[in-house]
Amino acid sequence: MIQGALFDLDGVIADTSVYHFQAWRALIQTNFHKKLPDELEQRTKGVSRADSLQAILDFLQIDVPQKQFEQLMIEKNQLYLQSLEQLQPKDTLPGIVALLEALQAQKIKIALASASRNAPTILAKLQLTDYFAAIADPAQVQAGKPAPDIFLAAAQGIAVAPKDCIGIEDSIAGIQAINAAQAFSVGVGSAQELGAADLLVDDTSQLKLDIIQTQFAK
Ligand code: B16
Ligand code: MG
Repeated sequence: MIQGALFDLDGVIADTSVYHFQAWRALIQTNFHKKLPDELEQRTKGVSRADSLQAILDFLQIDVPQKQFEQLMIEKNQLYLQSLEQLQPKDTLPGIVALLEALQAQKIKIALASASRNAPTILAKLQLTDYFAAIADPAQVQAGKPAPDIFLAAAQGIAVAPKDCIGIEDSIAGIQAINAAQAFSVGVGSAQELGAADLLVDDTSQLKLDIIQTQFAK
């Protein structure tokens, strides 16, 4: 029986992953006059701010001193925060509030396992904070996704064994992290990218608790 639900945020609860990549694109355009290809978006999904920047710079074969690296991260976050200004409860992705309600009705504990340091701000803007019994702090875990740490921390936050939890993710790194934590992975996206998920849906409107429970019990 499912006892805990561990949610990713960007790309699962809200479509903020789009804003992340827009911010990276604008940053790189301004600072290096280069256009990032679409393929880099998936590689930066679920991955920490520093790891995302490193992946982008590696792709562009650009080396920067540590001080500039930190300045670029600050600049990216400023751009990202600007795009969050307009975020409202109606921007919660389809089916998410219904799923949170269904989980709560069945007394399944809910935790957040996002790599984003902006996650508490986003949950507050969407007026969803009260559903979450725990929010794992990405600054406190040793390794980011695809390591299991943030999902283990989220499960610990609600005092449920990871094997009794589902984890919901839209990124390759995130599905790998859930699987490594030995929780049941639910992917939102394409089989091409998230084929390693225990259960896959096309979009968040298909995240139905009864279907997830049936698959979890198998
Ligand atoms: P921040 P998630 C992740 O959130 C994003 O998918 C990823 O693109 C971003 O780099 C990371 O958070 C860090 O975000 O810069 O706001 O700390 O998908 O794990 O909810
Ligand atoms: Mg995500």
